[in-house]
Amino acid sequence: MKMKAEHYPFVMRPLPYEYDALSPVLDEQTLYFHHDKHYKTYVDNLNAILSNYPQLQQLSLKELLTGLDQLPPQEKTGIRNNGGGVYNHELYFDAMKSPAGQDPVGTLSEAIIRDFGSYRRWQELMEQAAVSKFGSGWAWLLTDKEGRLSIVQTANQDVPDLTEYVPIFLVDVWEHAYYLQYQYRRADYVSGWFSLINWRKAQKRYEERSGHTGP
Ligand code: MN3
Repeated sequence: MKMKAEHYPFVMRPLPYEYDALSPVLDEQTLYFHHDKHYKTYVDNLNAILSNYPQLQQLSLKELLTGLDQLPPQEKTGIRNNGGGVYNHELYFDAMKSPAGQDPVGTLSEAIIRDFGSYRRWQELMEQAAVSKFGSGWAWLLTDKEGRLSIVQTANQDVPDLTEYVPIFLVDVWEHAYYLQYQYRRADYVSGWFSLINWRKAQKRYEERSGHTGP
């Protein structure tokens, strides 16, 4: 059953695990600042903008982000950055779990092999996309409505085209995601992130791609 899509005022979602659950890949302090400070700021900023626009307050995050051209021009950048910040972080946190060796499952696992040749090759490409992203941004695994997979990068807090693609998961390569713990070693953070992927939830997103409304 689908819940009604959330709209203004957006509420910071709690982490679906403890702050130390992703250790040692992500330590408690890194996760705490990332979730309770960085992500929360995007939620607060988005709500502050929308508080002035009653006509936008019934729109879901996805509707806001896929309709940027219809927004008041002076708010477009703010909603793109902060709405994207909310969308991206909610999926990022939700798509992880404690690093307890889990493999891709089900039809998603089959699609990875079909579309990338092997799991190992997929991992290399995903890692490249994350490590090579210049500046701040994200690397994503997406599916189209037919279930074909692709890896893309986005800059800043931009989202991919959510009318065409459904995000399966993504990795945050802003420095705030890893710098406290890894400093300049982005590649080490990314390589650890693979062990945090919640493949059961990823498979669920993959199965639900055609009726998807948000992260
Ligand atoms: Mn972040």
